[in-house]
Amino acid sequence: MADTTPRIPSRQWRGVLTEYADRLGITEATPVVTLGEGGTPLIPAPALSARTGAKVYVKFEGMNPTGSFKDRGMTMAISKAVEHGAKAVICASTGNTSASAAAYATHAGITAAVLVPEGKIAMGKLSQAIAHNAQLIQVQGNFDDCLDLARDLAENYPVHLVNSVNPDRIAGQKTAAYEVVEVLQDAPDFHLLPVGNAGNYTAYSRGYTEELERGVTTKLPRMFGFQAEGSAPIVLGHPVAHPETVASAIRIGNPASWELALAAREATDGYFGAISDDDILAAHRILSAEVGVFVEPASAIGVAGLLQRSEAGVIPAGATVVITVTGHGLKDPQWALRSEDGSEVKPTVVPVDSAEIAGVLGLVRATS
Ligand code: AN7
Repeated sequence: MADTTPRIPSRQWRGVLTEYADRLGITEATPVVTLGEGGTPLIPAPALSARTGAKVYVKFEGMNPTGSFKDRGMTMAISKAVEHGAKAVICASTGNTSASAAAYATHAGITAAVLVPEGKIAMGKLSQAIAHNAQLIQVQGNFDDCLDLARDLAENYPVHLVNSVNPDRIAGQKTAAYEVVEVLQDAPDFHLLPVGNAGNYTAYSRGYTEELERGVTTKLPRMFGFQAEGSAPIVLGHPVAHPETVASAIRIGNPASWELALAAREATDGYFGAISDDDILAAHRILSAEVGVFVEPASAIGVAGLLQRSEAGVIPAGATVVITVTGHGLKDPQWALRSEDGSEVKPTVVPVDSAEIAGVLGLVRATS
């Protein structure tokens, strides 16, 4: 039969498995399942630099194919699953993992079952999982219940687990640290990011550690991870039975990578902090209205963390800071329509009349 696989011009970013094949141990034996993930922009954020005196960049992971960083790990996990002959994968999710698993599984021609907490994932993510043909099951419990169930099912039935307890996920996700180092030509002084299961915190720490061992960086960044106040098991030092936060992506009470994350904090002189929902939403507003980067609420927590740590005097002037903003704002857009006092933002309505619009905009007619 004729080979109908379209070829990709060499100048297009080819996805993390091909771009970093040698570093991920990818050989001819692995059927690469990719949607072109990775290669996301590291965006200077002058508005955040002005507020803190640091050199601040945001790594915009919402630019991945399904709109979150999960795609870096999912290309690896699904490729390896297919390599091992899996016909079905399963995951628990607060939303983004399910969207990503659904897209990569369907691209590979296998099925994805996703377990999500009923009524607790953002509409965009639910839509993605359904659009990509996942078998979506809403569980009458929280994320932690879903993960217990997914592990149980993967152990006892012929389905392959693609949560971040699968080491292939972490391996794929560490490529984001490679990209940061490539752009900055060294590691930053600080790296800030949201923490749910702490898989991504673990992955970045690994990526940076490898770069140091290869001799392409001079240091490890101090890794600062942030959890929502109502959902902060690592900060509290014990699981949270009923986690609550507006940041539904990180509404996780018993992180899967807890021990790994504590080791990474130790190794990087890192920190875990808690942020209130109000501060998360304020940071969300700053990212949208001052930086021009639209994220989902959970993804703004690193910015709130920067402002908190800067205020505490922990971030020296001139320090290089990278904040990973993990997921796109279009997944959960409703928050943009809430003003600071909690009221709904209502756009002005006008008749078809330019003078009226000029009045609303405060424009004064030019005199010629
Ligand atoms: C936008 O999709 O756990 O600390 O099931 O969606 O590696 O868990 C999502 C997590 C941060 C936390 N930001 O990352 C899931 C899920 C966003 C996220 C996190 C998630 P980890």
